[in-house]
This record gives sequence, C-alpha cells and structure tokens, in this order.
Amino acid sequence: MDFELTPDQQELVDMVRDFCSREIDPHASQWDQAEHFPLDVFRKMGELGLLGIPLPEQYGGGGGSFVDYILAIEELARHDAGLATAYSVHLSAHASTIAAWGTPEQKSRYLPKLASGQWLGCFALTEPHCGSDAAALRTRADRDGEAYVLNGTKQWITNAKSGDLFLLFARTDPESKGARGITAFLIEKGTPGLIVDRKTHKLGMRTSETYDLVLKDCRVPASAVIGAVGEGFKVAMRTLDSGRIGIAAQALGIGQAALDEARKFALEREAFGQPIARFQAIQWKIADMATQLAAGRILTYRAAWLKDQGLPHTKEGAMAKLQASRAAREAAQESLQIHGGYGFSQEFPIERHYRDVKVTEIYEGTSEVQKIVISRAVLSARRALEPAAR
Ligand code: COS
Repeated sequence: MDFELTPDQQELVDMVRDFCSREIDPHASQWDQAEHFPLDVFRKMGELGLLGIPLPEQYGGGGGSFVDYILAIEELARHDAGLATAYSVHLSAHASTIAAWGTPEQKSRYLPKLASGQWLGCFALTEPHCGSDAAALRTRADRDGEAYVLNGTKQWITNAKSGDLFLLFARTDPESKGARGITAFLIEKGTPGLIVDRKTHKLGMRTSETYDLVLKDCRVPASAVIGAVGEGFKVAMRTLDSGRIGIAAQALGIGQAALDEARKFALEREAFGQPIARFQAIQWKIADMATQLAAGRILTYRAAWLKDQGLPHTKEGAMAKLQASRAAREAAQESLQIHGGYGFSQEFPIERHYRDVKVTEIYEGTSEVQKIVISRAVLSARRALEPAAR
C-alpha cells in the first residue's frame, strides 16, 4: 500500500497550481459574476497537456493514469470549480468514452482534436422529464436508409454553446422501454437540426456554460453510432462510473478551498481579544472539515486506482462521490459560518465555493442515486462475498 504521490504526480499538481495562479485566480470571481466560460483559457489547458492526460498517446493524449487526471481536476477545482466542470465533461464524460468505445476511425478523427483543446466535447443524456431515471429518455433516433434521424430535447448540457462534438443518447428501438433500445451517437457541431437552445442560469458553477439542446429532424450517418446499437445505456453507465470519481475529486478541490479560506480567516480575524482560531468552537469545525475531506480523498484515490487496474469500481466511485460531495458541502457551509457576515458578502471567495459545491451532490447522479448504486452492490449476494463490500 502506497499513499504517496509519485514525483511526476507532484510535478503535475504543482504545474496545475502554477497555471491556475497565473491564468485563473485573478479572474475567477469576475467570470463567475458574468457567467463567462473562458474558452481561451480552457484551450491553454490543452497546450499544457491537461485535456488529454489519460488518453492514448497514439491519439495525441498523454498516456497517463486516471489517478493523474483526478489530481489535476482536484487542483483545478480549488481555483475555479466551473472550469473543472467543463474539464470533467470534456475529458471524462466525452473524450474518455470515445477512447473506450470508439471505432479506430472515430478515435483518429476526434481524439487528437479533443486532447489538444482544438475541439470541445459535450455529454447529452438528461432530458427535461428525466435525470435520475436516465433509462426513461425519449429522444428518438429513427433509422432511414444509411442514416438516423433524431428528434427530442436534452437538458443541462455543459459546454453546449462552445461545443464541437456531442456524445448523445437516443432511443433507436421505438418499441423498447427502459434501458434497452438506447444507442449512443457522436454528432458534430453544425449538423442541420442540432440546435443549441435556452441557456440555464445557475446558482453556482457559473463559469461553465449550460444549455438545452433540441434535435429537430437531425440527420446523421450510421457511422455516428458509438458502441453497438442498443448498448447506449451501458455506455452511459460505464461513463458515469468513472465520471463520478472525477466529480468526487472536483468536490474535494472545492472543499479544500473552503478549508483553506476558513484557516486563513480564523488565524487573522480577532474577537474578544484573540484570533478566533483560539476558540474551540472554531477548532472543532476545522477538525471536522479536515477529517471528512481526508476520508473523501482516500475513497476517491482508491476508486481511481481501481479503475487504473482495470478492476470494478462502480460501487467505490459512488462511495467516493457520496462522501466527498457531502464533506465538501459541509466544509463550505462551516467555512462560511466561520467568516460570519463577511462570508455572506462577495468580498471573500467563500460565497462562490458555497454556491459551487452544492451541485456536486446532484450531477452525475444525486447522492440518493449513489446510495442506490452502493446498496445494490452491497446487497447482491455475489458482491456481498467480496471483502470490499464490508
Ligand atoms: N455498468 C454497466 N452496465 C450497467 C451499469 C454499470 N455501472 N449499471 C447498470 N447497467 C446495466 C444493467 O446491467 C442492466 O443491463 P441488463 O438489462 O442487460 O441486465 C441495465 O444497465 C439496466 O440497469 P438497471 O436496471 O440497474 O437500471 P435502472 O434503470 O434501475 O437505473 C440507476 C439505475 C438509477 C443507477 C441509473 O439510472 C443512474 O445511474 N441514474 C442516474 C443518471 C445520472 O447520473 N445522470 C446524470 C447525467 S450527467 S449530469
């Protein structure tokens, strides 16, 4: 068992931190207020190699591990959680799915552009009537000769406005119900009938752009299918299995930022003649924040490590997300409380972390969905025999 980062991993974290302090920290608050997604800064992350960390080298990726990606997103989220959302969707939900399920043609056509940041990727599963119950999706893809014609509406699509390529899930068997008869497609920007529609104005993560997507007689060639026809739900679930580890890491980054701010404020702010860090009421909050985040971090790194070993990680990823997002939300809440009235103002970054963190308990599966995934794994007879289920 080894709990240390390798020298290369430490160098990666330092590099991301240095990049963020130069390119992101001076602007993060202003981008948040303006709901601005800084595409130019995102592309610079491509120049640094961050957008392709775990993608195969033969397609322009870095050939690194999933743990490396987790370390990068955690550090990025400490500085700008909205950019970390764009990063997670682009690399984990989108490009990594192409690497895992794409044909050689799809990989050579798309991965180099995605790894370099020339193209931006999106993931379109959720619809207005279904989020947690993903298998209830209604978007249709009807076969017409050598093509499919898609109709439907997708919601909560990160990166949609600036996006170049959409990984989208639709029902190819009109008779099917639930998880069967769903197929995944890769649809390029500019395809007639692919319409980026209403913008969603959000509580937090305001540096990531979120739009509805409407498909109106959108015709794509049969070669746009990724994975086998009818296997789309499995593609989506496998993608979310690892995506959730990334969201756990993102939550840890936000939670760490909240803890950092709490520490700084508590050491500087004086009340009743001494720094408030001297009061046990504050010390206990700091201790709880640090401990819960550390627990989330261990679960997150372990889930990422399992993925790197090619071992099952569905339950472990769900556990990581459940714990890390809860710890981070509580850390943001307590950090704001430590700041007192200042925490409620825009003068300190904690109000942004407080708004940003909430969605980590909602997207890529709510905490309640994570509990469904975990409890099913623990309760199933086969899984319950494994030591990891204890
Ligand atoms: N990996 C591979 N296959 C999986 C899987 C996984 N992690 N999870 C489920 N499947 C397969 C099942 O094996 C089953 O296949 P068979 O019919 O061949 O046996 C099929 O998918 C249906 O599985 P299940 O019956 O468990 O599906 P449910 O409709 O009950 O859904 C949950 C289960 C709730 C876990 C799923 O809908 C989910 O994750 N929802 C949240 C979606 C989400 O995170 N959305 C956010 C989008 S991005 S913001």
